[in-house]
Amino acid sequence: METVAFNVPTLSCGACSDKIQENVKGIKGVTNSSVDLKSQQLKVEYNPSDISPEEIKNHISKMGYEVL
Ligand SMILES: [Cu+2]
Repeated sequence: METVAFNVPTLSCGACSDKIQENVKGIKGVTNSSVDLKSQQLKVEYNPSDISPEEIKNHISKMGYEVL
């Protein structure tokens, strides 16, 4: 298992963070995800044999959030 952190600058409220967190948890290969609202960071734990950080990033982008 590996962990990657993304910066999501438009993440500003609990509703967004719940939405992203739950959605990302549903991606195949992702084992956990958590949001820190203060730093606007999304931490994702994933299995590198199933998914790459780039794919996770694309998924979040498709939800309509800018990811750095
Ligand atoms: Cu929001």
